[in-house]
Amino acid sequence: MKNKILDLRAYFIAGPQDFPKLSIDDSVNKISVIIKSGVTVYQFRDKGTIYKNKNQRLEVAKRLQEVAQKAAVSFIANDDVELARELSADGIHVGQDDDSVSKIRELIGQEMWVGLSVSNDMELERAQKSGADYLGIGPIYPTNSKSDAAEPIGINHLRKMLEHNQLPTVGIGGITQSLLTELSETKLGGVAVISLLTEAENPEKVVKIIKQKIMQKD
Ligand code: TZP
Ligand code: MG
Repeated sequence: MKNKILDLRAYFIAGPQDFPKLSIDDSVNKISVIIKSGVTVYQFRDKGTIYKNKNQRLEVAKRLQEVAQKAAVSFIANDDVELARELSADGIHVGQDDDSVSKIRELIGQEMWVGLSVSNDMELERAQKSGADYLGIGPIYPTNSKSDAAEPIGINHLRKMLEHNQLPTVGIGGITQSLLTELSETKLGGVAVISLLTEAENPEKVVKIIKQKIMQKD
């Protein structure tokens, strides 16, 4: 919620579809462990296909929100206004193909954060006045976690984009531990990751490293 500080440093994104070998229950347990490992934001990502029905999806989202609340981790719903409202999520994250931020804002009011994905200069420019509370810029590097990801931006172009940006921003896409140093030298306020944490043997250790490298901005 907006009366809390939005700490973007270690922004974890996942849903059961990001653990294709596990049952839904086992993946919820895995995600819960990662939520409790020190991340600052958790985004419930849902690519739609794995739930028996809407109710099961809502139940999974609720369980994960509870874990996030207990761990004082902000809970963001991806794309789905109805779900965000039903859960009174801390925020909602949308892409360029979803409703505009102003339309989303009409539906959810002023209390929830709205995050917006941008992947090029024009989207970044438009985003400045969109009413979004924070941005996700990416993919910065090639990623296997999103099948329809745009062309990677690369670190040099990211630096240029950040010169024209006034909003709190996370970088996303293909972020590995060894890339954290170059990312920490940019104006990013945090990194948003799927596989760096879903595939980590020791997520707590990885989150510690992220937080050591990425200082909170603004
Ligand atoms: N949006 C842009 S890239 C991406 C999303 C959701 C996937 C990020 O996953 P990973 O595993 O951190 O590259
Ligand atoms: Mg979307």
